[in-house]
Amino acid sequence: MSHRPAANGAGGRVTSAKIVIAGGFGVGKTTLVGSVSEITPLTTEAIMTSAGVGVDDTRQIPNKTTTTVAMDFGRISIDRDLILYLFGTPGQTRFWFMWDELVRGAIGAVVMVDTRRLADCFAAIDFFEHRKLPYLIAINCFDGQQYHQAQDVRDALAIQSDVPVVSCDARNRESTKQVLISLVEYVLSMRRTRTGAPA
Ligand SMILES: Nc1nc2c(ncn2[C@@H]2O[C@H](COP(=O)(O)OP(=O)(O)OP(=O)(O)O)[C@@H](O)[C@H]2O)c(=O)[nH]1
Ligand SMILES: [Mg+2]
Repeated sequence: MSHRPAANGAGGRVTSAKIVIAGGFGVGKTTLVGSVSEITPLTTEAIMTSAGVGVDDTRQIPNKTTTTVAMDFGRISIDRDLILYLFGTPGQTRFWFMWDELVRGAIGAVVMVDTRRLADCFAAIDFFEHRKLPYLIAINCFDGQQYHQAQDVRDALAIQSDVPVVSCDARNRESTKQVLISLVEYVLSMRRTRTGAPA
């Protein structure tokens, strides 16, 4: 997190923080960054090639023709004094070497999950647990359907009981904004617990 004086001269401070949007292939990371960003998002989409055949499961997303090859970038002001910078990861495993760079300096991560392909998010969860970076699980409700309850997803992923599990529609700005707010609240609560500071 970094702080600077508010531009309105009111004496308050503007805090900015970096958040990573991660998850398996085609789970909706680029869609989320695009729907919530207040600036035109930076994307690095490339036409999918034969390199993904037999590796990436496209059965549930037959219309997907491109994939992120480096990162997505967007920005959202949560309120007057908190700005989040969003960094979306590539989903194809052959681009995962990018992840180490993308998470540097981040306060937390959103791990997006498509419950029809639950196992695709295991690697992302391992990655953040290994680096002790706070994360939450965001179930992307494709077709507007939540096929499994949050508790069932939590059990299936075998994650700690304090890790938030929320659901969203990655295409909907208000829905994805709520996911980001949940993550910030979770990160702050963890920091308070660690330092013993009052709420
Ligand atoms: N129905 C529905 N389709 C979605 C939703 N989110 C994403 N999609 C579609 O699912 C496909 C994958 O979305 P992307 O946002 O490119 O996924 P990604 O996780 O960035 O993909 P990679 O970068 O290739 O890993 C696209 O065709 C989207 O239009 C959703 O909430 N509902
Ligand atoms: Mg993408």
